[in-house]
Amino acid sequence: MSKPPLPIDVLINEYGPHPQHVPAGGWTVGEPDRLVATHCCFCGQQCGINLKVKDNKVIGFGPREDFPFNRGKLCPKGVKRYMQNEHPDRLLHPLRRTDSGFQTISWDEAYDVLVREIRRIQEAHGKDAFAMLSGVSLTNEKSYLVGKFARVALQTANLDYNGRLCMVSAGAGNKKAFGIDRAANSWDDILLADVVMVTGANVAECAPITTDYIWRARDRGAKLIMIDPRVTPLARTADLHIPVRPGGDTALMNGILHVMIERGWIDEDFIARYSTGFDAVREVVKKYTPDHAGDLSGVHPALIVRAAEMWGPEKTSFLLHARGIEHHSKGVENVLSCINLVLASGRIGRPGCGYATITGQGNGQGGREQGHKCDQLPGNRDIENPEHRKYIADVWGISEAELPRKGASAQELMEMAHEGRIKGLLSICFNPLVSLPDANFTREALSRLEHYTAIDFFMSETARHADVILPGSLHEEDEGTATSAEGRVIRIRKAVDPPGEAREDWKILLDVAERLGRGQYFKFNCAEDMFNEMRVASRGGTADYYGITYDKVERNNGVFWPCPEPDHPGTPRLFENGVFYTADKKAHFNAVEHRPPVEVPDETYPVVLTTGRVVSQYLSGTQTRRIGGLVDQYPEPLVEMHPELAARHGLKSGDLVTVESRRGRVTLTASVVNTIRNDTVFIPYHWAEEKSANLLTIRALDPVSKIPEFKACAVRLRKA
Ligand SMILES: Nc1nc2c(c(=O)[nH]1)N[C@H]1C(S)=C(S)[C@@H](COP(=O)(O)OP(=O)(O)OC[C@H]3O[C@@H](n4cnc5c(=O)[nH]c(N)nc54)[C@H](O)[C@@H]3O)O[C@H]1N2
Ligand SMILES: Nc1nc2c(c(=O)[nH]1)N[C@H]1C(S)=C(S)[C@@H](COP(=O)(O)OP(=O)(O)OC[C@H]3O[C@@H](n4cnc5c(=O)[nH]c(N)nc54)[C@H](O)[C@@H]3O)O[C@H]1N2
Ligand code: SF4
Ligand SMILES: [Mo]
Repeated sequence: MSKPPLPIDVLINEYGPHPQHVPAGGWTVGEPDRLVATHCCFCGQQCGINLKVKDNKVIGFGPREDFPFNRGKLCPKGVKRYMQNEHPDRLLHPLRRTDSGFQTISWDEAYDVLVREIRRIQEAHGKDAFAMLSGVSLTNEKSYLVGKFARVALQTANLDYNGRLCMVSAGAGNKKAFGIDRAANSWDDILLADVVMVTGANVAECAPITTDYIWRARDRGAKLIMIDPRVTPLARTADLHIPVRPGGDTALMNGILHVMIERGWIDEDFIARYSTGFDAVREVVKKYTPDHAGDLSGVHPALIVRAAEMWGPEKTSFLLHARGIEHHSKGVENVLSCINLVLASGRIGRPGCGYATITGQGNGQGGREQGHKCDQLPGNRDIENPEHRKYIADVWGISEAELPRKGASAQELMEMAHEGRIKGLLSICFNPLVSLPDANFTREALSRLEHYTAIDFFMSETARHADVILPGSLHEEDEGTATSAEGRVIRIRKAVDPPGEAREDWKILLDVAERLGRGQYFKFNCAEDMFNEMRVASRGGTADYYGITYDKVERNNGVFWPCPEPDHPGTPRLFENGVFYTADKKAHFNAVEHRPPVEVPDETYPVVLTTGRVVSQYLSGTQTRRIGGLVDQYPEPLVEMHPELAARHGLKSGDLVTVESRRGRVTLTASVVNTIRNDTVFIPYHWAEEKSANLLTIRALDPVSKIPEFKACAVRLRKA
């Protein structure tokens, strides 16, 4: 049942959504003085890139053939990233809100206002009334620093990060099943797989270099199964595409497993020796016959049987998923249903046998280990575990009692701001007004804060609500490390100084800590100092970086964690020899049932809305909406809809359509394509204000991971 490629009728930009091999010399405006070997600042693939520098300016880039992951290839964003450094919109001075707009002030004045407000709010309402939000475009060093800064300098429990919108469902599922939160394999194992299953991931547009790995596997004869409500660019070439209804994934995976068990395609030996919990799963999936699972997930039962036939009997396989299954009020359960499929086939921890979530943000992997999650301490330790607390308190030189306990998660913090329980906020590297669901609610919450300071290098939409804005540093203006989607720790190198009065992010936090009277805990002179303290803090945790040094990362072009000792080579493939990171060292099956999304279509709001990305824009768009070449490729959000749905509403491509949910409405241009289910519309979310998809989305959270349900809510359409 191999499907031929479909005609390409969604918008494809001038470069196409596929990885490009950059011309040998790269692209440059003028002659550079030097090359700085570093990585792309955008997605979790962390492609190697050479920045060309002249007179303290980044003037171009070149490919880095020496970096094994991308071997000289980049996507359109990597190609244009260098254009931010000299951008006229860069914030060059601290700013303060006045009645007539933002006014330039000195660093001292800015710090004085911030510190005065922190003190005032904390004295009046308690330490936890001042919250911090952070982000994982930040390096490992800065992520570690933010975690320590919030707990030791601000002394608040209420710190969380933007990975709460991104990686947490996968993280919670992986910890439950495997005891560790990392891709189980380096991408090299994709090359050896006989069948690759991709669900809820628009690989060609969002992890473009992964496309190259899948293509190379297919050159060897591997089969590709893609599960997505849309026929994404990579799905057009797949052997099997399953157009799941948003929210139907647990049922679908249970259905595939049902058929595998029925046909005897499970590895009973692996299950008996290396896992627990399979009996409960076997029991639960009994009722997920292809017909029943097909009903619940909105797909033809024959597709479920076909997927089982393609996945079940193979000797090697790789399953990849991303936010399409994770951005749900049952995101963790969706992840567990995928892991059940992998474990039942026994194909993990061996060459060509793998599983991974495709981490999204640049340092989405490292940033979720170093302790700026509300429930976490460095090394992926648990902030409520007495031993973990004691260990970190000792590393930081404070008493265990002084260490705050678990705080609220990102969306919950915004709800607390709305209720007036959070009065002050310091944010770095997060643009919640664009990226949180129900933007009207977020705007209201921000307007209720008594004080808000934002650290950013551009004036984000959220920063417009700030009382003070501190100009921070771009990726290429600071040293550090990041950890890629594969789990590889890599070196980010400084190419230029921050422009104007802008400062390196970490120096800003150190200055504030000093002024809060906590400077003695932050005696760092450089990024490497922070890394070395972080190594010790991570030691013995599941995310153990102790054996990794800057020198080792540089010598080896990256090191995979866990790496517990200096002479340890690092761990590209986890779970070899069937050893897992759970307390009993076994992999854990988890029986999961289908649950519908919190909001399902009805007579008033009959259409499903799902949201996501396009290749040329990145996240909330603060950076990529400012780069002309990228804007040209996809200038505004389009509402993708099927011809049948369009016809029912009298719409054709190019018409303006009003999309309305119970929370808000947007009017955007329709794009009529036959690459999407006829009951679902898709809107990319990179735009702000009246073009923001998040005016429509729902504030429904997964009860375990607290991720918002970005991928399913109910809307109605009307020709505008
Ligand atoms: N170009 C670009 N690349 C990026 C980013 C970016 O903003 N732009 N961001 C980075 C980040 S932080 C992230 S998290 C990743 C995200 O990478 P992806 O998760 O691949 O991207 P999304 O577009 O959010 O969603 C993926 C797909 O899920 C599908 N989907 C929607 N609902 C469902 C469902 O219920 N089930 C299934 N199976 N599929 C569903 C959508 O149709 C979409 O094609 O990309 C990273 N890379
Ligand atoms: N509807 C809908 N909403 C979504 C999603 C979806 O699929 N659909 N996806 C969600 C996902 S997966 C994610 S990851 C979030 C992302 O949401 P956000 O984290 O809010 O998005 P970013 O654009 O990364 O915002 C980061 C801000 O930090 C700044 N910044 C970047 N790097 C640095 C740095 O090194 N230092 C400093 N000081 N500032 C920096 C940028 O200029 C930007 O203003 O959005 C989520 N929201
Ligand atoms: S955005 Fe991602 S895939 Fe594109 S060049 Fe940067 S790291 Fe590579
Ligand atoms: Mo993300």
